[in-house]
Amino acid sequence: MTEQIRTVPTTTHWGTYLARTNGSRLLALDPHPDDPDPTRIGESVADASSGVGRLRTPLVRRGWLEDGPGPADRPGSRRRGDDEYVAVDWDTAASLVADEITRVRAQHGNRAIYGGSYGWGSAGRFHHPQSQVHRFLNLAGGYTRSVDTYSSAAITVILRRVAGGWQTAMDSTPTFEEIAEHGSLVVAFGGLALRNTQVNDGGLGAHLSPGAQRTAARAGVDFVSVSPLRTDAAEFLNATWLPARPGTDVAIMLGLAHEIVAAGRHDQDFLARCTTGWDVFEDYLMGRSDGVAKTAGWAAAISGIDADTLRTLAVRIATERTVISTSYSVQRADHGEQAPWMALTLAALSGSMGRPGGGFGCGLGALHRNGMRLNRVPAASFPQGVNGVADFIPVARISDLLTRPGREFDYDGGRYTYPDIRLVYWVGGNPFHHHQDLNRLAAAWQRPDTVIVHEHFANALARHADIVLPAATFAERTDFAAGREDPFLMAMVAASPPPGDVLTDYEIFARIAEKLGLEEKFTENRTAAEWVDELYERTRKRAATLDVQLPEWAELVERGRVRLPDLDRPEKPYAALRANPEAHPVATPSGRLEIYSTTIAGFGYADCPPHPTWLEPSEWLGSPLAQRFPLALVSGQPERRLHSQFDNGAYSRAGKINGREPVLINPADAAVRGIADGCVVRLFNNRGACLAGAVLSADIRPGVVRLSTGAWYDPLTPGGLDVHGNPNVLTPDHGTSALAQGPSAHTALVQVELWSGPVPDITVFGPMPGPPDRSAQPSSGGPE
Ligand SMILES: Nc1nc2c(c(=O)[nH]1)N[C@H]1C(S)=C(S)[C@@H](COP(=O)(O)OP(=O)(O)OC[C@H]3O[C@@H](n4cnc5c(=O)[nH]c(N)nc54)[C@H](O)[C@@H]3O)O[C@H]1N2
Ligand SMILES: Nc1nc2c(c(=O)[nH]1)N[C@H]1C(S)=C(S)[C@@H](COP(=O)(O)OP(=O)(O)OC[C@H]3O[C@@H](n4cnc5c(=O)[nH]c(N)nc54)[C@H](O)[C@@H]3O)O[C@H]1N2
Ligand SMILES: [Mo]
Repeated sequence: MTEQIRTVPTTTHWGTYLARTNGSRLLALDPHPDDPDPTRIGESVADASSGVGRLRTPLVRRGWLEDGPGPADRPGSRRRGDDEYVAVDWDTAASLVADEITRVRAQHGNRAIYGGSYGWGSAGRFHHPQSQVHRFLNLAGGYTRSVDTYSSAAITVILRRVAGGWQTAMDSTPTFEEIAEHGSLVVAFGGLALRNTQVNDGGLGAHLSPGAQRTAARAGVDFVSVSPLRTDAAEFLNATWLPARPGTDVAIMLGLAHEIVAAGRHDQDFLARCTTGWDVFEDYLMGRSDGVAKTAGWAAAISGIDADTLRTLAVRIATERTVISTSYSVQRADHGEQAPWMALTLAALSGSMGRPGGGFGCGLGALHRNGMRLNRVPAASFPQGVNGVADFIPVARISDLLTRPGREFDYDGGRYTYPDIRLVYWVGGNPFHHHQDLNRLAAAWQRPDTVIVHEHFANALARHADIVLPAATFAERTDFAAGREDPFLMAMVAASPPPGDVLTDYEIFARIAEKLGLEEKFTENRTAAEWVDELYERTRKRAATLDVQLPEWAELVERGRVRLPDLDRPEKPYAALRANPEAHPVATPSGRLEIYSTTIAGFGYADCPPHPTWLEPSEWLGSPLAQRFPLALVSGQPERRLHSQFDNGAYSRAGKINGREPVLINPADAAVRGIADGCVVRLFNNRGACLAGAVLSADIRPGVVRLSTGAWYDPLTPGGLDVHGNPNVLTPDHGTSALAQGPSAHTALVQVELWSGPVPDITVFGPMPGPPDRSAQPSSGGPE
């Protein structure tokens, strides 16, 4: 019998594909033939989806079944992360979830349910997991939510206060094509790593960003990458590499600004007309207010970049059409608000702000869309309804939330209280990937009464849950997708049915809603297919109002994706501001870019002063702690996957060293530790330890190691050595400041040593821990 192989279109956050299928199983994802720079990330999907780690049936944690809901750190309880799972049927699982929601609502109110459920999930307008879970929980009376993102919390909140908002800054950021045409110099703090442009939230139709970067390079634009890692700028950019100490970007920018101002080269006209508070900042910059002039020499001592290099660069910034860009990494750090604010200030004084091909680069190159023409595909989404609970947390304060009920916290000028969380519901994100200080999270995670998770795989999140509901992947459902600010609309056609008893998130919620008497409200009597039709028709109607004709569904499926015409865009907000600040103010109290913010001054936060300020990070290469932990850890985005997704697949696993996540280490740092290329090493500090596979490379600055995020957390014992290489066992869990309370992942010191013990197996790619399989046990041989 010959297998009938066919292809159907689908899309992911890392590109658009033709899915090859035999009807019962996904065989491969082939990049869409029109993608000029496809990524290989999709090569992990097919084998992982049908592998041993795939969840195929609902599971309940034995301790939770036996003891009932309650904290897992009660005396005598089995802890979450250290227990077995029992298979149940869907009816039982749905009843357990519905009964528990009912109990928690009745006893503690809806604010005791944490449903923030942060994470990227997978593409699709209808099946988008967060839309599903939020609609469901809203119908059930609401939930404590989260605000902002792990990606860009600090930059979002600071720009909202001082620069008219993140979107305004994004809209003002020059594209690579504009830079090619008008620009001369790009100074990128944290670089603009090509590997990060593989990805766009919601999907992307074609990888056009590498080509756009090449255009800028060919046009003769010079790139300067300030970063501990050479490969944070594509080779073809021929970038000048300034291998700065991590966490010192604000000092470098201040040094550059000082040189420009001392030479009288700053754009006094723009500063006077279009900004406020320059005088206060200038007193700080020149040392008049604190006695410390922020000279190039001062910056050199902090950053390790020599003063003459900074002086030469300062002249270029002041005299050429320049973009000052910060990646998101520099704000995912202690005092992360300061670097983007200072970059905005440096751009404001440079002479290039609001001019074509110059100014502030808001995360240029951090994702596919950054530096591309921003489009707004008017795609409809699955309506989420209204949340009946007002409580929220800044997204990265999850461990604080679980351990500090009733305690107050600061956020962006307000004071709020952490609710007492009894139920955690997570769908489409993985806190055991994304959160800092995983050992602290694992302890905090014992506190709630119940944790419910929908997952594809037996990953660390599933292994720390009480009720685990197996969910279909993007390739097992039909939908359509549009990437954020991406010009394409994509069809997603199920390549195969899901395996085993697996259901889509929608079907799971519909079953639970039925038990709660909410089914009709949740489904509105539509099947998933009918919802997709409905949302696609809404999208077509919206597009028609913009004079864009979208094809019928069948034609979209036939073509796989369509490119929408570029919509007319208003003038860039900062260009309009420069032209006429009275007519085109930005959304700040003054209508200007605020280099000094009276609002922030009013908050009185010691860790977020009212103008850009160099504040020593809580740990960095210049701090006393570096005596014990002499290496700075940077944990950027992985080349071979999206975050932790499909780390169990072929392409991601092919990148491992001895089964461990690779850690980049400078040959000089390796030599003094007796570490050779390919060795297994142990990274450790006061928060935790993990194994990793050493890759010796001169591309990393001495004194810095890089371990990508996303290796599935695999502790040998609860809270013990992570044998796989997840950097978040090492990173600190505190807010960037009281202002944004963003994650501080890039602020970490570690030590590294050769691992000479036996190298433990990776278990997290295997099945969930179950009760001992008696059929597989040899008989005891005793009397029957
Ligand atoms: N140390 C350190 N930590 C970091 C960062 C860093 O730079 N350093 N970066 C941070 C950043 S920027 C981000 S955005 C976060 C990312 O953090 P996350 O977005 O939480 O990471 P993902 O691995 O994408 O998690 C998605 C999870 O959802 C599951 N999933 C996917 N699709 C579906 C679906 O349709 N239904 C269901 N039920 N589940 C689904 C996947 O299996 C996976 O477990 O990490 C942050 N963490
Ligand atoms: N392949 C792939 N691409 C992705 C993602 C993915 O998971 N995989 N995730 C996407 C997401 S969700 C996001 S938010 C973006 C994130 O985009 P970013 O946050 O910009 O990306 P990172 O990789 O965390 O960091 C970029 C580089 O910053 C450097 N760096 C770290 N600390 C410092 C510092 O203190 N100073 C300076 N100057 N440099 C520093 C590191 O060398 C690192 O390689 O990436 C997106 N792109
Ligand atoms: Mo992100």
